[in-house]
Amino acid sequence: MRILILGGDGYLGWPTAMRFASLGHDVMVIDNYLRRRMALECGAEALMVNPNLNDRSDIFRDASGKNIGVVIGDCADYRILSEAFINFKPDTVVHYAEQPSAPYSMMGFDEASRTLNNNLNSTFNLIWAVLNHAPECHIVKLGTMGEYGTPNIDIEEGWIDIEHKGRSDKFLFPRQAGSLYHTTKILDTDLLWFYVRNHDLKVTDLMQGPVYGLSTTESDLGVKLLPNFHYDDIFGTVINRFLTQAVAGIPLTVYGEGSQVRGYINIIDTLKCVELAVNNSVKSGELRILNQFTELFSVNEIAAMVKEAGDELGMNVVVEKINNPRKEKEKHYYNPSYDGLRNLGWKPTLMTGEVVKNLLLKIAEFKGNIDVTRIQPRIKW
Ligand code: USQ
Repeated sequence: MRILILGGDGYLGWPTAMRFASLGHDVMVIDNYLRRRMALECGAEALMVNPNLNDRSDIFRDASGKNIGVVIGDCADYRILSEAFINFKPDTVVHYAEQPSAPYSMMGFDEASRTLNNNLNSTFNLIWAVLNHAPECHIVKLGTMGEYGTPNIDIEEGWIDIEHKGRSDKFLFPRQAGSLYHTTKILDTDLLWFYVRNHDLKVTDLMQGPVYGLSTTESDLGVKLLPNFHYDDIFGTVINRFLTQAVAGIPLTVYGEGSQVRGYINIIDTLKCVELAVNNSVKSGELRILNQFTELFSVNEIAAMVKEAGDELGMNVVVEKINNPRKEKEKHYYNPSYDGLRNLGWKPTLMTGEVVKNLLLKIAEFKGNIDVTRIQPRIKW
């Protein structure tokens, strides 16, 4: 297959590109380094230095014999995306080209506006590039479990049947996000659903939970191929932050009571799930929504797992509850269904003590890079 990856420099985009290239697909990535620039502006750079995309592609070719085409450009610029479609003629597009941080989107007007414009325009341009240049192309879009929020009813996979005054119909499951970033993902889904209904696009929208981990089969080929791993307050997700805090000997930052529950997934499984979605396309005029996470944990449970594994490695991990910088429910019902990817054949990787210990040891190799001033939350909402 010819697979175009939007946002191919990111935490997930780059490992995805290497995976598909390893499997023998023709892969091209587009990225304008937006996340790198935002991280630099916020003083929140990744744990290890990641070479630029052209260099990463060369390093990967030397290590694996496989090629990844690179375009440095902005997916929010239609001309650039259009040209990539005309030149590359993709069968599948994997869309990661979004500002991914909830805290960043809540900083102020400029950051909110950048999040809204980047995320919506990249999705809108993708839709039009497909309509104009590759109408048979399957769009695999990364959404988020955060689109659903934490409702007091079971969360379905994307859709819900509603009976109202004796009549019934099927709708997108109600969405109510907790940050502007998560809200842009809701708007993406609405845009895609409109064009699926009206122009027969083929779309898979993957509702992913927070991802953790930094090793994949291909990134283990060399330290310069690692994903850009964030542990800071703006771009780091909670498990990666706790692992890094344990290694650095800093108390784990549990926000509020720590009883907030989310569905988490190892980066290894993100790649498996995206591969399953790509290999099992949908028909024209279909929007398939799949909930993509492995296990439900409260923040307290994650802290306890990291503490147990860290203590076994002699790290003497301390857990600390700090004021929650976010407006989110701490005690809430959470029961999302997640059968779709398992029905496609996904065998999940669980967060065992062994997995946590291996991650701690891997991060410990970069202990000298950890900047302890980037841990405490700076953004409040
Ligand atoms: N949390 C802590 N301590 C920390 C950091 C976070 O207790 O030091 C808590 C948060 O309050 C929240 C939970 O951990 O309740 C998850 O927070 P997170 O920062 O790991 O994840 P979130 O901001 O929700 O966003 C991340 C990714 C985003 C993705 C989303 C999936 O950055 O791109 O869409 O996870 S989900 O959360 O399911 O919406």
